[in-house]
Amino acid sequence: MGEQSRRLPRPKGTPPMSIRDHDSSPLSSRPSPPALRRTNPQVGTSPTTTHHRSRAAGLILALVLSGCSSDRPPAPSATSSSPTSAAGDTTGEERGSTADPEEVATNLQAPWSIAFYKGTALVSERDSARILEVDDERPAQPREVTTVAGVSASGEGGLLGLSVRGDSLFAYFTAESDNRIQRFPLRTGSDGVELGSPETIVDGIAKAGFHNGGRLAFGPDGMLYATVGDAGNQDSAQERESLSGSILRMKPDGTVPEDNPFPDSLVFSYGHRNPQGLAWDDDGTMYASEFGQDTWDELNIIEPGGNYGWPEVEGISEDGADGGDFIDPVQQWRPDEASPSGIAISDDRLLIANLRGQVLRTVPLSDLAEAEVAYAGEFGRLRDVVSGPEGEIWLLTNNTDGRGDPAADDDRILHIPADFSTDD
Ligand SMILES: [Ca+2]
Repeated sequence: MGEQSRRLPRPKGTPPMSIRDHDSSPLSSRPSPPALRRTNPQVGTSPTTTHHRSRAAGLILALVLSGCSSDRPPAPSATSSSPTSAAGDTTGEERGSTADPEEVATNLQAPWSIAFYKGTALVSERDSARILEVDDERPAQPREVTTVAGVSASGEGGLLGLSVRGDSLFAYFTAESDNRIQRFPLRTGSDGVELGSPETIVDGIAKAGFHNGGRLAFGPDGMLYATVGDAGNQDSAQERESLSGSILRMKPDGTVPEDNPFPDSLVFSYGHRNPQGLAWDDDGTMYASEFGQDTWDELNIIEPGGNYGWPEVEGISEDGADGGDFIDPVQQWRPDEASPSGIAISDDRLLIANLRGQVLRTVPLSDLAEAEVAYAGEFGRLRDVVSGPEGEIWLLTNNTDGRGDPAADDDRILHIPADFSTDD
């Protein structure tokens, strides 16, 4: 809705301080440095080490010299591109996939998030504020469970993340004056899932046309986590007393857990620009994806109380620039190749849904420096990826959000097998 109007090229010489709606379409006219548009992921060796810039710069140079030029946007059904390598390693990305996707929902409007209640998939639509129940026997006919009252959709704001715990549904949405989190009782009625009256558990989160964050997920500790964007106020990300530019951790009733890193604060980590993906591995390590501005999108390992640098640093810190105050991403990508929203973990792989990049990216948990891609360009923009109740992977496309090029049945939910391949 009206998002294209903000997709303006930045005049030469303008410092990168403007709010940019980063997850825009690859059809965007926004210029990017041609020599750097087709780069491999950049890597940080640990979340607490900050001196990787020279290595990253060397890797970029190696790629430029090896003729790794842009070929974006990827053609539909792209089959392969030669894995590129730097310094003889295998950090190249491979394209192609062997698994046939299965459509389980079609004709969704700007869908944003998937959550499961007793095996039933619930899907949020950002602009309509509807929550839909998906019946994979009837892909064209998702059932409307409810329209969430009080949603004020505009730009990137609207009904965003959903999460289910027990018999409660949690929803993060943009209201008239703020972003807020509500809790709804859930039950299974004669026609399907039913929602009871909501209770607002957190409100007063700054809203804006962009950078609303919005992902909700329960951690292995039973706490509810929420990603919150900077809402266009960059400096707020460094203000610990502000909820903006943070990842929040709360009890299911919205109160502050006694063991949060800062007393009487929901802030679990800060210095974020617009994080939209959350996942935990079996060891309890917490991961988050984050939209950068013009330079680097990030994959971070989240530590309690951690400062992730925005707006002082975007991506991996320059040598010595931060005095070691900021936690670097473990991997970073150019925004036009990535723009990562939802993430999930399946079979020891981290899966990342990418909007502008239009790929499902995989990162092996055994080596966070690696990455491969699957389904390049095949489904368009991807907003969310979820590991379903039976281990299958659910992909949520996002071509109707005002920045995509929707196909006839878009947007869609697709099933792919957990063992989908990124190999040719
Ligand atoms: Ca960062």
